Amino acid sequence: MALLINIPNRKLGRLVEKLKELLPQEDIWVWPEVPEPSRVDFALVWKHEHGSLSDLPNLKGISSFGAGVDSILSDPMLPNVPIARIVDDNLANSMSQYVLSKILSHKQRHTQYAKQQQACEWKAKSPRKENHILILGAGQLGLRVAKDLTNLSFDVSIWSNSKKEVTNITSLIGQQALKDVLPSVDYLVCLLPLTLETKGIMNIDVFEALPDHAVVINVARGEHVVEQDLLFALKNNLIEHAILDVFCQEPLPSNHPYWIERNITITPHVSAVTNIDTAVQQIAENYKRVVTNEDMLHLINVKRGY
Ligand code: NDP
Ligand code: OXD
Repeated sequence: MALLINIPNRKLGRLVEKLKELLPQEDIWVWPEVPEPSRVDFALVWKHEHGSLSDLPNLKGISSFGAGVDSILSDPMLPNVPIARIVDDNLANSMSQYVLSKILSHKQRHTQYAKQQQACEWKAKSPRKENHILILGAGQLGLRVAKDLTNLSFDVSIWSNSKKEVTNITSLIGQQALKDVLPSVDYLVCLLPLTLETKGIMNIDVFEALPDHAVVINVARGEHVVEQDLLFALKNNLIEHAILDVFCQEPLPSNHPYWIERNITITPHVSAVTNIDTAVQQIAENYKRVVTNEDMLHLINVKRGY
């Protein structure tokens, strides 16, 4: 029995240390050092090299080291075993604080006042009146962000596959409902998983339907946005601003046109970083479950893609 951590290009010392504290009897190996592949029954992965899970003949479960599983599912040589992901209040808190901070600072004109301060300019304006937020995705993260925004008196709509019953939040499903709501949306937030259905969902049709003062916030995956369409929409004032935390290529290449578009705000995939201290509890629990042939916590549906 062994647990394999397959997370390339990251310092893993603290993660290994914390897992060893919780699983003191177990062998914990860090890819690419896999002394006995046949002893690995559980793999913890993040952006693994495709094919690097395929030669573990006794693998019984995979856990993502994050909330998303798109990089796991895109591996054409993925073994046919159950897949779990991280579901953690810390992640939801962090995502909510990120989205709220961006929306509030736009609404309260913080960037504008920072520029005014540089010019010693005293010019008071009331906060922007725009108040309607649409969140694409109403899962662990989307729903949490929606509830926190509602508590701050925003009008919040959520869009998901299945209808939700949540006090003071409008739940929408289907393409037509999405099309109908866009003209009234001031802030569009993407918190969808990346699947075949959601790839490229934020495209020119959406940008054209939004009001020209709309702000688009993508905190899900870069591939949700059609990059050329976003750049076109900003250059042609179809929307006002985009706040992007995720990108098709990460790190964002230094020659990418996003860097020099003045109406784009960039953060380096930091809106909700997995908290090692809390995530390890779930990972250790799932390892034990795999070893005892129990279902893991927070399983995803491979067919659905999330
Ligand atoms: P969940 O799986 O809990 O929720 C996904 C939501 O999306 C559900 O409400 C689901 O609907 C909805 N959905 C899925 N497909 C469609 C579709 N085709 N049409 C309409 N709605 C759809 O995911 P989380 O909330 O935990 O996370 C969302 C994503 O956020 C992750 O997949 C990841 O990519 C991203 N993320 C980004 C982070 C960052 O740091 N930037 C950190 C963590 C996550 P239903 O409820 O009906 O099933
Ligand atoms: C995640 C992420 O999916 O960090 O957890 O993007």
